[in-house]
Amino acid sequence: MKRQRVIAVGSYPEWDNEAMTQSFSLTTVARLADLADLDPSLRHETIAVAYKGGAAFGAETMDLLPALGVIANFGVGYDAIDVDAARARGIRVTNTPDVLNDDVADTALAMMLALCRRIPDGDRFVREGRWPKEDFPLNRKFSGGRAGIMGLGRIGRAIADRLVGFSMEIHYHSRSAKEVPAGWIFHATPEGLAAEVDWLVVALVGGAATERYVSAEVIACMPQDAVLVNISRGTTVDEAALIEALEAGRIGAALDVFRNEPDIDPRFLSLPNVLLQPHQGSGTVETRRAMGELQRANIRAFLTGEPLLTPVA
Ligand code: 8YV
Repeated sequence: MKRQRVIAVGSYPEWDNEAMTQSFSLTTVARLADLADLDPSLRHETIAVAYKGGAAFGAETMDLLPALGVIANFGVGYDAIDVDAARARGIRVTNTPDVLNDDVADTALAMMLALCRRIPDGDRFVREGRWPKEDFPLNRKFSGGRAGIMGLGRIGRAIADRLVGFSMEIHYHSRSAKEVPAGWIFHATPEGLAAEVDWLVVALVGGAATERYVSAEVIACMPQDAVLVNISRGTTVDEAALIEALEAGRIGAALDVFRNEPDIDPRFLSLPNVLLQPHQGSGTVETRRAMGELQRANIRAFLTGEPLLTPVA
């Protein structure tokens, strides 16, 4: 059988490139914008795109690929893809849910503990030879605090389950109350959640519906010294209001995601009350392998007329 044309957009590790080359007639481009420069005959025979990246994949780009049948996103969040435009063109969209829940939840916990117990500061303190001369400042207790999960989807739930192990009081906000263990507290509004917790952990999906969902008003409701943790999308938070609250020393933050990442607002860099991470939530070898496998399995299913494994549209 003739192998079908697939374009891989983005930077993939060797194992994904090899696997895709074996399965498909593969063209690779670094960025979506590079599609326009491809030979038109190649664009016209492209059935599937393996997409990895945050740039907006909209109608104009889809129209460069008239035979396109499926966009297989590398990642659970597919907010970069205009799903309505895809649907209007009969293009299916898939993502990679579930396989990354553990890693993203682990990253949230790691950031919370690192900020609370000042692990990066402690490491620097020892390396700089200050330990024999000075006392390392005391920090704050982590176990037993009040955690608020903004968006109790699969990842939010995995975070909450871990926090139970730290004897945390679990609060959450989502569109409606969910079936949760006894004692977990539902808040009907984001402001109501923010006001009651020491840790506000944002685990919302990205996209227009959650744009600045963690608004200036929500941030203003956070108690003094509470910490905002974001492992979802930078777009879910009013970043200007967040920076203002951080500069005032009112709250802290642990952030894996930002607006305009990787070119983040430089004001973050000089704030002592923030822990910064390079959007590495799902970044383990095991999980990235699993994400790549799921992405390819979706493409193969599409090409062979089987049901898609994890369709979003
Ligand atoms: C990225 C993510 O996919 O799954 C998501 O939505 O944000 C990440 O896992 C990853 O950074 C690769 O682009």
